[in-house]
Amino acid sequence: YVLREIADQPACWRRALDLGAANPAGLPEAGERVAVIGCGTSLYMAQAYAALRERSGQGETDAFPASELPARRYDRLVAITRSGTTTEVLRALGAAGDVPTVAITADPETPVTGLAGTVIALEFADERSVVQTRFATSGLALLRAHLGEAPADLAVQAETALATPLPEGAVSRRQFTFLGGGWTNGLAREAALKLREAALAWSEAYPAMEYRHGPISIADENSLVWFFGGEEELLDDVARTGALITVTALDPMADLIRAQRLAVELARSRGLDPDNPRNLTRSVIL
Ligand code: F1P
Repeated sequence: YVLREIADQPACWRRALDLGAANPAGLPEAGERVAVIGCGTSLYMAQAYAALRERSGQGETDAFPASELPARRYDRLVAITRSGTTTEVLRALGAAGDVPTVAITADPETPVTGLAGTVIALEFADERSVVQTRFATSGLALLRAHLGEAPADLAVQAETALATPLPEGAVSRRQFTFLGGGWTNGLAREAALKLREAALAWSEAYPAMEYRHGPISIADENSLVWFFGGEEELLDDVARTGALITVTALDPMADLIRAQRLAVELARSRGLDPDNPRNLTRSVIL
């Protein structure tokens, strides 16, 4: 399933972008202090959104794992959950009191609907797969459009990302590092998670400038270092390690599609079924 869901992203993004631009009820208004929560992939999308919203000047925005939401007060709580059933997300919404809450989900027929003040349903982006791809990116596309931070040709760039070959020699690497800066840190973390989930790969993610402060010591000619951003001051250092380097010319979210494709390719090359990842379930319920 996962390959089909990856390939569906241009169509899903078009719908999500339209929805976001139409200013659906429940999303943050400019000036509000906002907390955004999720788990796993949904957390990484929350982190990307939070950094983008702050950068766009629309208000202080903090992202947290749903299990780590602090007691401090926010003007609004945004929850991202594909399944609508993840325990930590439901607990946080249940504890929100009089704070307005909104959930972005693929399945509104789930407990999240009873707990969130407003639900934005992206049923068209729901997935059969355990490993999330199109729901996550569609949710972020919606939020980017709502912020006015989505390039007009984003869906076309997704098509380009599907058609662009993967970096030559990538699949034969032993270690994979994804680097970002600002909002692309969330994308780097998500790319690293895709490789772990689908291909049981040794993958890591860092803010690009942090990579120099220790983690670069593991890089060698068996490594792939993939930049979602932050490469300007780092390329020479990374080149000296002998690692294979990938720098995107695409929108970073479109480039995430290439990392999703790499995860599937890598799983196949290792004899793994990306539709049946080890130790994972489609949603985590305690
Ligand atoms: C998120 C999650 C992911 C995990 C896997 C299954 O759940 O648990 O963290 O990577 O893809 O889903 P959800 O709250 O978005 O449904």
